[in-house]
Amino acid sequence: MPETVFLTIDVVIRVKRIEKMAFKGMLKDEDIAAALQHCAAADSFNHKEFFAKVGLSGKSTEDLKKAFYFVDQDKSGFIEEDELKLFLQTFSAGARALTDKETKVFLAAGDADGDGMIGVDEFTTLVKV
Ligand SMILES: [Ca+2]
Repeated sequence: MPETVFLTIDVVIRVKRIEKMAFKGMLKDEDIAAALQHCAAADSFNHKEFFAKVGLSGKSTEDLKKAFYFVDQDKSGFIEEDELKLFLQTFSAGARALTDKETKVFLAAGDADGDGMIGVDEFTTLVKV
């Protein structure tokens, strides 16, 4: 099969996963909309403000672990840089990708052990602190 076919299949699978609207039931639609609106402009994303506005900051560790696995789209157990870049799209499929600068700042804030990825404990700590 030509490589383009595999690429197309990969994109379709990714879009379907995102379309599940993972956070429905955990977060309020209006909070998600307000949090996304707040960082709609490129380079305006601030993870602390976002977690607070979207309503994740006050969630239990159990809920935050669920949230982690929504963002960890390939279920590798880590949020890698490419998944972090698409972080906002796990809240709403139409949201923008983070800029490279935002992604790097976000990763640096969460990556306590410096392995270049965010693990589940690093994620829950990042949201709560
Ligand atoms: Ca991953």
